Amino acid sequence: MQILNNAIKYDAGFKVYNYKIKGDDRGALISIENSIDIPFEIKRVYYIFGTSSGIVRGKHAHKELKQVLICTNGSCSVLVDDGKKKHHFLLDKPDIGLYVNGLVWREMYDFSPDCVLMVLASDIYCEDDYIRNYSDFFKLAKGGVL
Ligand code: T46
Repeated sequence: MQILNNAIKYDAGFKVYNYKIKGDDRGALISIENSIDIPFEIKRVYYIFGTSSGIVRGKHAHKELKQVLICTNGSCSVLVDDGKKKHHFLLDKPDIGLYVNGLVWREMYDFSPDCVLMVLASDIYCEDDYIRNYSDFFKLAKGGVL
């Protein structure tokens, strides 16, 4: 498992952001500004919570959608697979953002009971953008067509 630290790691379909924690003796604050702290314009925000341990979510790729995943509370792990290599990330701090570009297979697992996974997305919800079959994803990731 690749545990995130302060280093930014890059790969074809994903990137890790380490957001600056601002704050003072009253507590902490993180601000994420469109096109500055995130490489797209945010059109949708959703958050995932109350996921039981043992559940695996995601299990799909996207055709176009870009997203940044931030665990604002608790922790979960994320598998990202660009068709060449699989990487596992632990999201356990609210200052870590995992950018996932469209054509990357993703699975979220090992949710802590208090996990709140916030997702900032480049577009509104569209079922047609989902690739839910792994062999379809693999074919596209290798440059093929469906
Ligand atoms: C992704 C990972 C990280 C909506 O109505 N609107 C929405 O914006 C979303 C994201 C979902 N839904 C509905 C569709 C399903 O009936 O909420 C239900 C659960 O969605 P889904 O099974 O797609 O959730 P996850 O956790 O498997 O995947 C989600 C995102 O769908 C996906 O884009 O990359 O989180």
